Amino acid sequence: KRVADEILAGLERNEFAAYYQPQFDAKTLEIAGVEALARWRHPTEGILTPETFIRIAEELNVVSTIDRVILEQALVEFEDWTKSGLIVPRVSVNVSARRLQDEELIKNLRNLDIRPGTVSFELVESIFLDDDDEMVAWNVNQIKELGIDIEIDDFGTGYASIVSLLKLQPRRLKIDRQLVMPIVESPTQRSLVESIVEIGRSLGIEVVAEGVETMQHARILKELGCDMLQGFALGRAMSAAELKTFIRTRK
Ligand code: G
Ligand code: G
Ligand code: MN
Ligand code: NA
Repeated sequence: KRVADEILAGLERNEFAAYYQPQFDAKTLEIAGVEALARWRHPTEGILTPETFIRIAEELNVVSTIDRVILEQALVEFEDWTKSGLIVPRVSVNVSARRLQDEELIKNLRNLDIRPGTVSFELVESIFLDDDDEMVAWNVNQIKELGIDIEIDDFGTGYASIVSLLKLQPRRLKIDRQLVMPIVESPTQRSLVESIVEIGRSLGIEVVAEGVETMQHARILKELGCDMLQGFALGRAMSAAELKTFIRTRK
């Protein structure tokens, strides 16, 4: 298939780049971290988002390669932010199921210079469907040993049960934007988000809300006790250069 060949060629030509969407402390609105999001700088189509390539990349078995490229770029940028005196407490990257099952993952990570407490891995709930996967369990433990946070992405839409939260003990969970977006109109949805925040609080897990599209969302989420906010109202995904300007001009 054409797209498949193009993805492989794009990887060869280093056309995949990390963009960064900021996350904010719900109370102070200070930057609490950034999420690295893959973009394809396509030679003729412009900047492409993951919906155009992630599924095909999975079929081609190269999604782990994209994950690794994005992590390595994020580490380089993180160094640069630190040296430039910009405060970015942490960078989160998305980790596919394939990569989490990879027996080489930990060896790869040991070769990178990751400062403990600065990197977080976002895992989707469906990774934990098969909770007998020993490779995944071992990798998750080793990831934590390396000082990398584990974070549950898209919480509330998949299969993650309270039991899997207890087992996995992630540092953070991200409430899926499908659950966050309706809170302005719907008191029921508001209580649902409040309940998730309460679960997080009882288990010592930080709670991030995605899909914060308006300042009204931001205000409600703060009142509901959410720890961190991510969404278009506060900042979109941007290039590393744009992020630097964004941080410098925010004060
Ligand atoms: O960037 P955008 O918000 O459009 O991302 C869409 C989806 O693609 C998100 O669910 C995100 O988790 C996923 N995604 C973005 N970057 C990466 C990546 O580097 N690796 C993997 N596996 N998924 C990614
Ligand atoms: O969970 P995931 O990794 O898919 O989250 C990142 C995705 O969410 C990216 O596709 C990003 O562009 C998208 N996103 C970020 N903020 C918002 C928002 O406020 N509203 C909507 N609809 N999408 C958002
Ligand atoms: Mn994510
Ligand atoms: Na998400």
